[in-house]
Amino acid sequence: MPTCLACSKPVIPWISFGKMPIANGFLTPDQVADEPRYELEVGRCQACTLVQLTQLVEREKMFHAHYAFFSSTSTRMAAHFEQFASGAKTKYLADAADPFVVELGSNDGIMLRHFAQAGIRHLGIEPSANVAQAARDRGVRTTVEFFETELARRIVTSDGRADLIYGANVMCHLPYLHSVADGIRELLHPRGVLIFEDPYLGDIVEKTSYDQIYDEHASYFSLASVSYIFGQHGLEVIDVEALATHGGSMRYTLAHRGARPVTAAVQELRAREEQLRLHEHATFEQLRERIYRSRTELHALLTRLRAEGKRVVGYGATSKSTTVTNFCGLTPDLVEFISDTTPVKQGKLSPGAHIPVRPYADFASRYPDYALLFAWNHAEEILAKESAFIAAGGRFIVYVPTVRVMEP
Ligand code: DWN
Repeated sequence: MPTCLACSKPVIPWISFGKMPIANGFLTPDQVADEPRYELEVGRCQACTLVQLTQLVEREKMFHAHYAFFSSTSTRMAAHFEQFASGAKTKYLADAADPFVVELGSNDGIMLRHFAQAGIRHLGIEPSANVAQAARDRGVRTTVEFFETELARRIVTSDGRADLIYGANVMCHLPYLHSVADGIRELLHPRGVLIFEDPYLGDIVEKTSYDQIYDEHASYFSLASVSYIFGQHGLEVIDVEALATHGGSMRYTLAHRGARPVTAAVQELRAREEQLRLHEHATFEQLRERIYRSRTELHALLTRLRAEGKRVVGYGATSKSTTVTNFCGLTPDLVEFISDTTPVKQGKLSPGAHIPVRPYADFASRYPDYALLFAWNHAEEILAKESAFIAAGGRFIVYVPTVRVMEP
């Protein structure tokens, strides 16, 4: 029986996706024969409620010098981080004489550049050397490492304590939760705040967004599990904010226990989690049934369209799409190619399903009949710029919350 990342008690598995490739392991044809696969299974701790992967892929196999995801591929996300940086400066740094900001998993510097440009002391911690280099190229001070207690101590010695520690879509990637939480406790200034945002378990349940489940996402957080984990390290959740990003995220603000007042939003979310029955195993059994149904429906839709001679192209070679293509059995005869704007993904094959990934120009120069929106979390941004595709009769297919062809 696997044991919990947060409390070491037994974890009850509730869904297995079978053997999956590395979600961001885009590969060349000569690498196909040696492509590694790992069991992707999710469980729930009955003691502390943390929903988590039961088997983990070594972190160096996922985050390295050829990491495929660059945060700056979305203009809406760039605006989201600019807004965050500007708000945080006013709300949390105004009183600090010489503020210091640390970001965990700073990727290509999409957020931290705003602090760099303002001349504010900062440090990005990013284990993937290529995206870290992109951050350095835009003037963001970055160290290529994994964040753990030992690094936190080194930073305290070199730079002092942090007034703001931030992480966007990174905490759920860190299975060594206690080392991280302990490091944050040591690094955080007595009046400082830790703010992090991750895909929210409540949204995954409500929207059946099962494609958030892949090797990089070790944990699927709720307020209950976050409070439990960080509470063990003297930190408490003082505020929460639901975000639309990445298909439904939660931003948690934490401080040293007793250092700052707790907002009413925290109690409201606690009540919402009761209503959503996030603490009940039956909720996840029902989710599993919806996931199976979604798989059947998506495969059937694509098979029918193919039989009708329609062309279907994937839009966005997301990490999430690796779960969908492999779990639903989407092969290149159903999805001709996947269009993606990220240069390092182009010309490669998608992990496991081996669907070719091609530049956006291949999509725009010869529109398919249907675009399977793997980047559904960026739907607003993508739909706004694809009016010509729609006008030409093209249609988007989505599978979150349910499988459907979107009406124009
Ligand atoms: O947690 C994670 C999230 C935040 O980012 C990581 N584990 C990895 C990554 O997950 P993802 O790959 O599912 O993220 P996105 O942001 O949904 O990926 C979007 C993909 O679509 C990128 O490869 C860029 C591409 N794209 C595109 O081709 N045209 C994106 C947009 C907005 C576009 O217009």
